Amino acid sequence: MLCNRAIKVNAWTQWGKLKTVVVGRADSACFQPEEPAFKGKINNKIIEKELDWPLGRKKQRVIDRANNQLDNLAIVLTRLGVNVLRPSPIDFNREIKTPLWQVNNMFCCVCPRDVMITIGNSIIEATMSKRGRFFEYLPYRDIMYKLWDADHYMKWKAAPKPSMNSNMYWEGYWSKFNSFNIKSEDEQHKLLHDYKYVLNESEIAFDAADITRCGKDIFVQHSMTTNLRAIEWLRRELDGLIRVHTLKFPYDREPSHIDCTLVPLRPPRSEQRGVILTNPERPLLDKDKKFFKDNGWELVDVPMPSKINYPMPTFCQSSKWLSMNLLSIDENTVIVEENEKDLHVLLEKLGFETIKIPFRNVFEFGGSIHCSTWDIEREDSSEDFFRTPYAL
Ligand code: ABU
Repeated sequence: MLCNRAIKVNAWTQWGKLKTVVVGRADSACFQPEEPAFKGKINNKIIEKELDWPLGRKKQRVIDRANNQLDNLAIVLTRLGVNVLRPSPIDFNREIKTPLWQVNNMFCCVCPRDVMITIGNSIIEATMSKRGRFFEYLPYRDIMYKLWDADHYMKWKAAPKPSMNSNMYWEGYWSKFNSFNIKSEDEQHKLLHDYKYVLNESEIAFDAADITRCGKDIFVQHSMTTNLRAIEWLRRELDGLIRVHTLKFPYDREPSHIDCTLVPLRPPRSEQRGVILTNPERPLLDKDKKFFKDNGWELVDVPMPSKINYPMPTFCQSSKWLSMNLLSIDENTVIVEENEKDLHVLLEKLGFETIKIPFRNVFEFGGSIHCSTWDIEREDSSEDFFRTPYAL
């Protein structure tokens, strides 16, 4: 599985030239089980009336269709000279039973991005925030041991596993959320600005996909899947190596994973401003906008998602903003979903070469192209792109 070339665990940015990457697999994928942190939503009014949220394994033909698109991504990356690794799926259709809770089945290993993150020469296994994903680090253990043997400088960090007991979650969250639209505008704004999500602060809990890397700085989204305690854990763990910043997106009612909200593409250089793609429905706070702009970054709103991809597939739990969930090969080249034509035009105007691939069949497995990958090695360093501090 590993190529002949020695692998060096090294990734500080989202855009350094990609050398080694993991691409997920859909084998044995199941529907995410309902639990305190997850309520399934069926994106089809007729089916929704007839069907409860399903349990157990997805249909084999649905798995095969997703695997075809994941395998195609792996081929495209290999042709670009990137070393591609694949996880070892386990039987996800097994009950998980701990002393404190149980769920009918697990999920899948389509989205390594949610579970694993490389920061410099460290790989961190996230705690995860949902019970059905508690053991999702297991399909990556073969890769971890191979990397461990291949690169003697690699550091392996596993964040403290939370209990996932009921008291980690805000019990009334879903009823609050479901009644959101019938509340007055004032009440809606108050709820949005309380930043009160289903995950509370009783234990450290995060998904790795809430983190984005920009050299010496990482930005972590406070969300449904990452709490403030976890951001503090990352800050202490990476102290001296990386500056850890918290980002909040108050207009996102259900934030989860930063890679459909804020996507850094290219850093500022003396002759040109850096580029970060932003989500027009999920603006940054003014103080954060200023911080990026003061440091030479241009914030560019992406266009509305393609009408071919949205409405989302019936069992997809991600937002329409999977449209911006792209993977950078280097500072000038990105892999983007084939139907997102308005985004292709924008990226090309900004000077990027776009490689278009079909990926819609993967959406219901938790994400798009960025979610389905985990970069192990990029040509980059802990360069400081944020010399101007936050304005007080
Ligand atoms: N896993 C990425 C989903 C993010 C979103 O739904 O916006």
